Amino acid sequence: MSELPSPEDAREQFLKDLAETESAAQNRGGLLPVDISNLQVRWLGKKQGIVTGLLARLKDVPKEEKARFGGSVNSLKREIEARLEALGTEAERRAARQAEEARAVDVTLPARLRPVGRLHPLTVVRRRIEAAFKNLGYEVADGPEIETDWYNFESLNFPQNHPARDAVDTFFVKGGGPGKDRLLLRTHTSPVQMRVMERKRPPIRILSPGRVFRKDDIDPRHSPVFHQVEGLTIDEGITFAHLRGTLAAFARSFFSERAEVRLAPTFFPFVEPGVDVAVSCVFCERKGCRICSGSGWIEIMGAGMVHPRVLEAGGIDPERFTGFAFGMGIDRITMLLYGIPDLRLLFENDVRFLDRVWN
Ligand code: 2U9
Repeated sequence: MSELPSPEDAREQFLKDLAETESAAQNRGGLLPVDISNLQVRWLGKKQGIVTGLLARLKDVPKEEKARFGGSVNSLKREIEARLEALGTEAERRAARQAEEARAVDVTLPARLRPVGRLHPLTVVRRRIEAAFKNLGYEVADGPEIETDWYNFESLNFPQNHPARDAVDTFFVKGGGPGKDRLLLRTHTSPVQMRVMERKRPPIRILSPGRVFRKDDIDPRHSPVFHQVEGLTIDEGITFAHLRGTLAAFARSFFSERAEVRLAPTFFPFVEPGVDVAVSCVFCERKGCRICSGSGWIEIMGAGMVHPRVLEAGGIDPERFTGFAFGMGIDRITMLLYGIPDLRLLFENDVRFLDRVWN
Protein backbone atom coordinates (compact mmCIF):
# COMPACT_ATOMS: atom_id res chain seq x y z
CA MET A 1 0.00 0.00 0.00
CA SER A 2 1.50 3.32 -1.02
CA GLU A 3 2.93 5.46 1.72
CA LEU A 4 0.02 7.44 3.40
CA PRO A 5 0.60 11.02 4.55
CA SER A 6 -0.03 12.12 8.13
CA PRO A 7 -3.55 13.57 8.69
CA GLU A 8 -2.03 17.10 8.70
CA ASP A 9 -0.12 16.49 5.48
CA ALA A 10 -3.23 14.90 4.05
CA ARG A 11 -5.09 18.12 4.73
CA GLU A 12 -2.44 20.14 2.88
CA GLN A 13 -2.46 17.71 0.05
CA PHE A 14 -6.26 17.90 -0.18
CA LEU A 15 -6.25 21.70 -0.31
CA LYS A 16 -3.52 21.56 -2.98
CA ASP A 17 -5.44 18.92 -4.96
CA LEU A 18 -8.62 21.02 -4.71
CA ALA A 19 -6.81 24.18 -5.82
CA GLU A 20 -5.30 22.38 -8.83
CA THR A 21 -8.69 20.88 -9.72
CA GLU A 22 -10.33 24.32 -9.50
CA SER A 23 -7.71 25.99 -11.69
CA ALA A 24 -7.95 23.14 -14.22
CA ALA A 25 -11.72 23.68 -14.26
CA GLN A 26 -11.40 27.42 -14.83
CA ASN A 27 -11.29 27.15 -18.66
CA ARG A 28 -14.60 25.37 -18.68
CA GLY A 29 -16.37 27.79 -16.35
CA GLY A 30 -15.46 26.27 -12.96
CA LEU A 31 -15.82 22.98 -11.11
CA LEU A 32 -18.34 20.52 -12.54
CA PRO A 33 -19.98 17.49 -10.83
CA VAL A 34 -17.41 15.22 -12.46
CA ASP A 35 -14.56 17.12 -10.76
CA ILE A 36 -16.26 16.76 -7.40
CA SER A 37 -16.84 13.04 -7.80
CA ASN A 38 -13.17 12.57 -8.82
CA LEU A 39 -12.09 14.37 -5.59
CA GLN A 40 -14.69 12.32 -3.72
CA VAL A 41 -13.23 9.07 -4.98
CA ARG A 42 -9.61 10.17 -4.48
CA TRP A 43 -10.13 11.31 -0.88
CA LEU A 44 -13.16 9.51 0.48
CA GLY A 45 -13.38 6.60 -1.94
CA LYS A 46 -14.41 3.24 -0.27
CA LYS A 47 -11.48 1.39 -1.82
CA GLN A 48 -8.65 3.78 -2.66
CA GLY A 49 -9.73 6.94 -0.72
CA ILE A 50 -6.77 8.52 1.17
CA VAL A 51 -8.90 9.33 4.22
CA THR A 52 -10.35 5.82 4.11
CA GLY A 53 -6.78 4.54 4.08
CA LEU A 54 -5.90 6.69 7.07
CA LEU A 55 -8.91 5.37 8.98
CA ALA A 56 -7.89 1.85 8.10
CA ARG A 57 -4.42 2.55 9.58
CA LEU A 58 -5.99 3.51 12.95
CA LYS A 59 -5.70 -0.09 14.14
CA ASP A 60 -1.91 0.07 13.58
CA VAL A 61 -1.47 3.35 15.52
CA PRO A 62 -0.04 3.02 19.01
CA LYS A 63 -2.78 3.18 21.70
CA GLU A 64 -1.66 6.57 23.05
CA GLU A 65 -1.79 8.02 19.51
CA LYS A 66 -5.21 6.57 18.50
CA ALA A 67 -7.38 9.40 19.97
CA ARG A 68 -5.37 12.26 18.41
CA PHE A 69 -4.85 10.40 15.11
CA GLY A 70 -8.50 9.27 14.92
CA GLY A 71 -9.71 12.75 15.90
CA SER A 72 -7.63 14.56 13.30
CA VAL A 73 -8.54 12.01 10.61
CA ASN A 74 -12.27 12.34 11.36
CA SER A 75 -12.13 16.14 11.45
CA LEU A 76 -10.26 16.01 8.14
CA LYS A 77 -12.93 13.67 6.83
CA ARG A 78 -15.75 15.99 7.94
CA GLU A 79 -13.93 19.04 6.53
CA ILE A 80 -13.42 17.32 3.15
CA GLU A 81 -17.05 16.12 3.09
CA ALA A 82 -18.28 19.65 3.91
CA ARG A 83 -16.09 21.23 1.21
CA LEU A 84 -17.07 18.69 -1.43
CA GLU A 85 -20.76 18.98 -0.41
CA ALA A 86 -20.70 22.78 -0.83
CA LEU A 87 -18.66 22.64 -4.03
CA GLY A 88 -20.91 19.79 -5.27
CA THR A 89 -24.08 21.86 -4.98
CA GLU A 90 -22.40 24.77 -6.71
CA ALA A 91 -21.08 22.45 -9.43
CA GLU A 92 -24.59 20.98 -9.98
CA ARG A 93 -26.01 24.51 -10.35
CA ARG A 94 -23.18 25.47 -12.70
CA ALA A 95 -23.74 22.32 -14.81
CA ALA A 96 -27.50 23.01 -14.97
CA ARG A 97 -26.86 26.62 -16.02
CA GLN A 98 -24.31 25.52 -18.66
CA ALA A 99 -26.81 22.93 -19.98
CA GLU A 100 -29.49 25.65 -20.04
CA GLU A 101 -27.12 28.00 -21.89
CA ALA A 102 -26.22 25.20 -24.29
CA ARG A 103 -29.93 24.59 -24.93
CA ALA A 104 -30.68 28.32 -24.98
CA VAL A 105 -30.76 29.65 -28.53
CA ASP A 106 -29.13 33.00 -28.82
CA VAL A 107 -31.73 34.46 -31.13
CA THR A 108 -29.45 37.36 -31.85
CA LEU A 109 -27.06 34.96 -33.56
CA PRO A 110 -27.40 34.89 -37.35
CA ALA A 111 -29.27 31.68 -38.31
CA ARG A 112 -27.04 28.92 -39.71
CA LEU A 113 -28.80 28.70 -43.06
CA ARG A 114 -28.89 25.09 -44.22
CA PRO A 115 -29.19 25.00 -48.00
CA VAL A 116 -32.84 23.97 -48.50
CA GLY A 117 -32.36 22.99 -52.15
CA ARG A 118 -34.86 23.69 -54.89
CA LEU A 119 -37.62 21.98 -56.74
CA HIS A 120 -36.21 20.09 -59.72
CA PRO A 121 -37.14 21.84 -63.00
CA LEU A 122 -39.08 18.73 -64.06
CA THR A 123 -41.14 18.99 -60.86
CA VAL A 124 -41.76 22.72 -61.41
CA VAL A 125 -43.05 22.08 -64.94
CA ARG A 126 -45.10 18.97 -63.97
CA ARG A 127 -46.78 20.95 -61.20
CA ARG A 128 -47.52 23.81 -63.58
CA ILE A 129 -49.07 21.42 -66.11
CA GLU A 130 -51.12 19.75 -63.33
CA ALA A 131 -52.30 23.14 -62.09
CA ALA A 132 -53.43 24.17 -65.58
CA PHE A 133 -55.53 21.01 -65.98
CA LYS A 134 -56.82 21.03 -62.40
CA ASN A 135 -58.31 24.42 -63.28
CA LEU A 136 -60.07 22.62 -66.13
CA GLY A 137 -61.55 20.06 -63.70
CA TYR A 138 -59.00 17.25 -64.07
CA GLU A 139 -57.96 14.92 -61.21
CA VAL A 140 -54.42 13.52 -61.00
CA ALA A 141 -54.29 9.70 -61.10
CA ASP A 142 -51.27 7.50 -60.43
CA GLY A 143 -50.36 3.91 -61.18
CA PRO A 144 -47.57 1.33 -61.17
CA GLU A 145 -44.37 1.83 -63.20
CA ILE A 146 -44.12 -1.96 -63.72
CA GLU A 147 -47.10 -2.86 -65.91
CA THR A 148 -48.55 -5.81 -67.73
CA ASP A 149 -48.61 -6.14 -71.50
CA TRP A 150 -52.42 -5.86 -71.27
CA TYR A 151 -52.47 -2.42 -69.66
CA ASN A 152 -49.46 -1.04 -71.55
CA PHE A 153 -50.16 -2.43 -75.05
CA GLU A 154 -53.06 -4.89 -75.60
CA SER A 155 -55.85 -2.79 -74.06
CA LEU A 156 -54.55 0.29 -75.92
CA ASN A 157 -55.10 -1.32 -79.31
CA PHE A 158 -51.41 -1.97 -80.05
CA PRO A 159 -51.47 -4.75 -82.67
CA GLN A 160 -49.41 -7.85 -81.74
CA ASN A 161 -46.56 -6.96 -84.14
CA HIS A 162 -46.41 -3.25 -83.28
CA PRO A 163 -42.66 -2.36 -83.09
CA ALA A 164 -43.16 -0.73 -79.69
CA ARG A 165 -44.04 -4.19 -78.35
CA ASP A 166 -40.78 -5.89 -79.01
CA ALA A 167 -37.84 -5.91 -76.64
CA VAL A 168 -35.96 -3.46 -78.84
CA ASP A 169 -38.00 -0.64 -77.40
CA THR A 170 -39.36 -1.96 -74.11
CA PHE A 171 -37.79 -3.17 -70.84
CA PHE A 172 -39.52 -6.49 -70.11
CA VAL A 173 -39.37 -7.69 -66.49
CA LYS A 174 -39.06 -11.28 -65.29
CA GLY A 175 -41.78 -12.81 -63.11
CA GLY A 176 -44.83 -12.10 -65.24
CA GLY A 177 -47.18 -14.58 -66.92
CA PRO A 178 -47.44 -15.37 -70.63
CA GLY A 179 -48.84 -13.04 -73.29
CA LYS A 180 -50.84 -10.16 -71.86
CA ASP A 181 -49.59 -10.88 -68.37
CA ARG A 182 -46.00 -10.29 -69.35
CA LEU A 183 -44.41 -7.63 -67.11
CA LEU A 184 -42.59 -4.58 -68.42
CA LEU A 185 -41.57 -1.07 -67.47
CA ARG A 186 -44.41 1.11 -68.74
CA THR A 187 -43.58 2.97 -71.97
CA HIS A 188 -46.27 5.61 -71.34
CA THR A 189 -48.68 6.52 -68.55
CA SER A 190 -51.72 5.42 -70.60
CA PRO A 191 -52.04 2.22 -68.47
CA VAL A 192 -52.97 4.48 -65.54
CA GLN A 193 -55.95 5.76 -67.53
CA MET A 194 -56.96 2.24 -68.59
CA ARG A 195 -56.94 1.14 -64.93
CA VAL A 196 -59.19 4.12 -64.06
CA MET A 197 -61.55 3.29 -66.97
CA GLU A 198 -61.92 -0.27 -65.66
CA ARG A 199 -62.86 0.83 -62.14
CA LYS A 200 -64.68 4.18 -62.67
CA ARG A 201 -67.80 4.94 -64.75
CA PRO A 202 -67.87 8.10 -66.92
CA PRO A 203 -67.68 11.03 -66.61
CA ILE A 204 -63.91 10.62 -66.37
CA ARG A 205 -61.48 13.56 -66.42
CA ILE A 206 -58.02 12.50 -65.29
CA LEU A 207 -54.38 13.44 -65.66
CA SER A 208 -51.65 10.84 -65.24
CA PRO A 209 -48.13 12.24 -64.84
CA GLY A 210 -45.15 10.03 -64.18
CA ARG A 211 -41.93 8.31 -65.21
CA VAL A 212 -41.89 6.14 -68.32
CA PHE A 213 -39.23 3.86 -69.75
CA ARG A 214 -38.16 3.13 -73.33
CA LYS A 215 -35.03 1.42 -74.60
CA ASP A 216 -33.30 4.50 -75.91
CA ASP A 217 -29.63 5.39 -75.90
CA ILE A 218 -28.81 8.37 -73.72
CA ASP A 219 -28.05 11.40 -75.86
CA PRO A 220 -28.82 15.16 -75.67
CA ARG A 221 -32.43 14.46 -76.66
CA HIS A 222 -33.15 10.90 -75.47
CA SER A 223 -33.03 8.99 -72.19
CA PRO A 224 -34.30 5.47 -71.30
CA VAL A 225 -36.18 7.13 -68.43
CA PHE A 226 -38.24 10.25 -69.04
CA HIS A 227 -41.47 11.84 -67.84
CA GLN A 228 -44.91 12.21 -69.36
CA VAL A 229 -48.24 13.74 -68.55
CA GLU A 230 -51.20 12.16 -70.28
CA GLY A 231 -54.84 13.17 -69.93
CA LEU A 232 -58.20 11.59 -70.63
CA THR A 233 -61.77 12.82 -70.80
CA ILE A 234 -64.65 10.40 -71.32
CA ASP A 235 -68.35 11.28 -71.17
CA GLU A 236 -71.44 11.29 -73.32
CA GLY A 237 -71.23 13.65 -76.31
CA ILE A 238 -67.51 14.42 -76.07
CA THR A 239 -66.39 15.67 -79.51
CA PHE A 240 -63.18 16.70 -81.26
CA ALA A 241 -64.20 20.30 -80.59
CA HIS A 242 -63.93 19.59 -76.84
CA LEU A 243 -60.42 18.28 -77.47
CA ARG A 244 -59.43 21.36 -79.44
CA GLY A 245 -61.00 23.72 -76.88
CA THR A 246 -59.29 21.98 -73.99
CA LEU A 247 -55.86 22.08 -75.66
CA ALA A 248 -56.32 25.75 -76.57
CA ALA A 249 -57.31 26.55 -72.95
CA PHE A 250 -54.27 24.66 -71.68
CA ALA A 251 -51.94 26.48 -74.09
CA ARG A 252 -53.26 29.88 -73.00
CA SER A 253 -52.89 29.11 -69.27
CA PHE A 254 -49.58 27.27 -69.51
CA PHE A 255 -47.66 29.12 -72.23
CA SER A 256 -49.20 32.62 -72.70
CA GLU A 257 -52.55 34.32 -72.99
CA ARG A 258 -51.96 34.77 -76.71
CA ALA A 259 -50.84 31.15 -77.35
CA GLU A 260 -52.70 29.32 -80.12
CA VAL A 261 -52.74 25.61 -80.99
CA ARG A 262 -52.43 23.94 -84.40
CA LEU A 263 -53.56 20.35 -84.89
CA ALA A 264 -52.11 18.14 -87.66
CA PRO A 265 -53.28 14.61 -88.46
CA THR A 266 -51.06 11.75 -87.23
CA PHE A 267 -51.44 8.15 -86.05
CA PHE A 268 -51.45 6.48 -82.63
CA PRO A 269 -53.01 3.04 -82.11
CA PHE A 270 -55.09 4.25 -79.14
CA VAL A 271 -56.81 7.26 -80.71
CA GLU A 272 -58.77 7.84 -83.91
CA PRO A 273 -58.33 10.47 -85.31
CA GLY A 274 -54.87 11.24 -83.89
CA VAL A 275 -53.30 14.66 -84.05
CA ASP A 276 -49.94 16.26 -83.43
CA VAL A 277 -50.43 19.40 -81.39
CA ALA A 278 -48.26 22.46 -81.90
CA VAL A 279 -48.42 25.72 -79.95
CA SER A 280 -47.61 29.14 -81.41
CA CYS A 281 -43.99 29.94 -80.56
CA VAL A 282 -44.03 31.89 -77.30
CA PHE A 283 -40.48 33.07 -77.95
CA CYS A 284 -41.12 34.84 -81.28
CA GLU A 285 -44.91 35.22 -81.37
CA ARG A 286 -44.86 33.22 -84.66
CA LYS A 287 -42.41 35.58 -86.41
CA GLY A 288 -40.03 32.55 -86.61
CA CYS A 289 -36.94 32.03 -84.45
CA ARG A 290 -34.19 29.48 -83.55
CA ILE A 291 -36.46 27.77 -81.01
CA CYS A 292 -39.29 27.12 -83.49
CA SER A 293 -36.72 26.80 -86.33
CA GLY A 294 -38.49 29.61 -88.15
CA SER A 295 -41.89 27.84 -88.33
CA GLY A 296 -43.57 29.92 -85.61
CA TRP A 297 -44.95 26.69 -84.16
CA ILE A 298 -43.55 24.31 -81.54
CA GLU A 299 -44.66 20.65 -81.38
CA ILE A 300 -45.65 20.02 -77.74
CA MET A 301 -47.83 16.92 -77.60
CA GLY A 302 -49.99 14.36 -79.36
CA ALA A 303 -53.75 13.81 -78.87
CA GLY A 304 -56.86 12.32 -80.37
CA MET A 305 -60.33 10.85 -79.88
CA VAL A 306 -60.10 7.64 -77.84
CA HIS A 307 -60.30 4.61 -80.12
CA PRO A 308 -63.61 2.70 -79.66
CA ARG A 309 -61.63 -0.55 -79.12
CA VAL A 310 -59.83 1.13 -76.24
CA LEU A 311 -63.14 2.22 -74.71
CA GLU A 312 -64.39 -1.38 -75.03
CA ALA A 313 -61.17 -2.71 -73.46
CA GLY A 314 -61.90 -0.42 -70.52
CA GLY A 315 -65.44 -1.75 -70.25
CA ILE A 316 -66.97 1.48 -71.58
CA ASP A 317 -69.67 1.34 -74.28
CA PRO A 318 -68.33 3.24 -77.31
CA GLU A 319 -71.85 3.60 -78.67
CA ARG A 320 -72.85 5.66 -75.62
CA PHE A 321 -69.58 7.32 -74.55
CA THR A 322 -66.80 9.09 -76.43
CA GLY A 323 -63.55 10.60 -75.19
CA PHE A 324 -60.35 12.35 -76.05
CA ALA A 325 -56.84 11.91 -74.77
CA PHE A 326 -53.51 13.69 -75.00
CA GLY A 327 -49.92 13.06 -74.04
CA MET A 328 -46.81 15.23 -73.69
CA GLY A 329 -43.21 14.75 -72.68
CA ILE A 330 -42.39 16.84 -69.57
CA ASP A 331 -38.63 16.70 -70.21
CA ARG A 332 -39.07 18.11 -73.72
CA ILE A 333 -41.32 20.96 -72.54
CA THR A 334 -38.91 21.73 -69.66
CA MET A 335 -35.98 21.97 -72.09
CA LEU A 336 -38.05 24.24 -74.35
CA LEU A 337 -39.18 26.60 -71.60
CA TYR A 338 -35.78 26.98 -69.94
CA GLY A 339 -33.63 26.71 -73.06
CA ILE A 340 -31.91 23.58 -71.68
CA PRO A 341 -29.69 22.30 -74.53
CA ASP A 342 -29.11 18.76 -73.23
CA LEU A 343 -31.64 16.35 -71.67
CA ARG A 344 -28.86 14.71 -69.61
CA LEU A 345 -28.54 17.87 -67.53
CA LEU A 346 -31.93 16.94 -66.02
CA PHE A 347 -30.56 13.64 -64.73
CA GLU A 348 -26.90 14.30 -63.91
CA ASN A 349 -27.59 16.08 -60.58
CA ASP A 350 -24.99 18.76 -61.18
CA VAL A 351 -25.86 21.28 -58.43
CA ARG A 352 -24.49 24.13 -60.56
CA PHE A 353 -27.36 23.29 -62.95
CA LEU A 354 -29.96 22.33 -60.35
CA ASP A 355 -29.19 25.32 -58.14
CA ARG A 356 -30.69 27.72 -60.66
CA VAL A 357 -34.01 29.37 -59.78
CA TRP A 358 -36.57 27.39 -61.78
CA ASN A 359 -39.86 29.26 -61.72
C1 2U9 B 1 -56.08 5.97 -73.15
C2 2U9 B 1 -56.45 6.34 -74.40
C3 2U9 B 1 -55.67 7.20 -75.14
C4 2U9 B 1 -52.69 9.24 -74.81
C5 2U9 B 1 -52.01 9.94 -75.90
C6 2U9 B 1 -50.38 10.82 -77.09
C7 2U9 B 1 -51.40 11.04 -77.92
C8 2U9 B 1 -48.99 11.25 -77.36
C9 2U9 B 1 -46.71 11.21 -76.77
C10 2U9 B 1 -46.39 12.61 -76.28
C11 2U9 B 1 -44.93 12.77 -76.18
C12 2U9 B 1 -45.80 10.34 -76.00
O1 2U9 B 1 -43.96 11.31 -74.40
S1 2U9 B 1 -44.35 11.24 -75.75
O2 2U9 B 1 -43.41 10.80 -76.66
N1 2U9 B 1 -48.10 10.84 -76.50
O3 2U9 B 1 -48.69 11.90 -78.31
N2 2U9 B 1 -50.69 10.20 -75.95
S2 2U9 B 1 -52.82 10.48 -77.23
O4 2U9 B 1 -53.77 8.54 -75.40
C13 2U9 B 1 -54.52 7.67 -74.63
C14 2U9 B 1 -54.12 7.31 -73.37
C15 2U9 B 1 -54.92 6.47 -72.63
C16 2U9 B 1 -56.93 5.05 -72.34
